Amino acid sequence: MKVESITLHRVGMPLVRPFETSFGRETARDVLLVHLVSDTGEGWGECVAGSSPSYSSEYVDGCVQVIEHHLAPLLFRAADVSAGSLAALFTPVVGHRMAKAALEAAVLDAELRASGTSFARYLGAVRTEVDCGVSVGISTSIDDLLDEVQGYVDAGYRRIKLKIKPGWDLEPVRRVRERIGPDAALQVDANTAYSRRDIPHLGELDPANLLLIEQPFDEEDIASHVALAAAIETPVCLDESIVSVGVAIDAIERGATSIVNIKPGRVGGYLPAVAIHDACVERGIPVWCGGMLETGIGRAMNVALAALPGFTLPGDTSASDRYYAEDLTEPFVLVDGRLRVPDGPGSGVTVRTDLVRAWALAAPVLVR
Ligand code: OSB
Ligand code: MG
Repeated sequence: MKVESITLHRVGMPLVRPFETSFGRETARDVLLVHLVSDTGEGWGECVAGSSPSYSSEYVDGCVQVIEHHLAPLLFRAADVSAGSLAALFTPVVGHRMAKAALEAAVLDAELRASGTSFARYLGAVRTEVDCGVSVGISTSIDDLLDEVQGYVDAGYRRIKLKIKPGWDLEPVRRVRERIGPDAALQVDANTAYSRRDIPHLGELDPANLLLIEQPFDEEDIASHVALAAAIETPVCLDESIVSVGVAIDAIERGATSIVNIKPGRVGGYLPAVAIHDACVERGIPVWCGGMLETGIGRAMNVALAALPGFTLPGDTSASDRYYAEDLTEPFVLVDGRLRVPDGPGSGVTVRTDLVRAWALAAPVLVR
């Protein structure tokens, strides 16, 4: 396709409840959307970057800059753009995977809509619905946490993930385990809040019989994750560290991670995400689909990815109402703890452009 224009929309999405992690508390999401127009049709992509560089070095304002001044010009200069050609096309720009992923999503959406193919079929999905988990933020009290978790259990979620940090770990985990019972799927995510000297402390989570502990240490610190995995029974799962297929293979081979969280935005797009999935399947490593509080646009694509064969654990692919009272697309609704995989062309969902306009945080930026 020939890319004709790219419009960047900033949309403010209020959260149904604040979401707190070890790196901060959010009450609304500042979403960057990419609307791409080409000679063969249109596509939308969602950028997962947060408003501040606290989960990763990328953040929304930076993504706008790098798309407008560095990545979009590469697309306009190319005679023929396809999703498969983007990795090569984007090589002049180092890093900035979340920005690249947002453009890749828009290119893919346009390409697949034009050919009448769904994301699910194109990526290699083998399921028509996916098992869903939910990520539960750090709460104001253990009683509030137990109420929130109970609500998700009642809604049918098939796995609970608790955010933890030093001072909010052993006791909340113990109490939630006691509440949901010994067989319920439970895991924790530290978002890099611990350091190597906390290994004995993290070992005290073993009696909770968790599915996994996600990313306790720094993104660059593979070695401490290797040491942790050797010291405790709970499986270690990397999120922030896994930025490419090469890092994924290295971390697996070193014994740092026995389960991998795949987030397309973090790794530069859906095609790199599939490459990581394939590398994990080859090595017998289970994967699951992470989330970044996506609106229906990113959620639709994630649900399609989560339908690939290696995604054997429930993902953070929650229903739309986990975060948003009203979504930017038709809502994703939990049925028996699962979401249906969209099967229409492209992402399979329709963007509510009236809401994109109504909830705009800034004037759209047209790049051409
Ligand atoms: O570490 O998985 C994470 C949200 C923002 C940044 C990082 C993470 C998360 C989540 C929420 O855990 C996942 C979701 O429900 O979208
Ligand atoms: Mg995580």
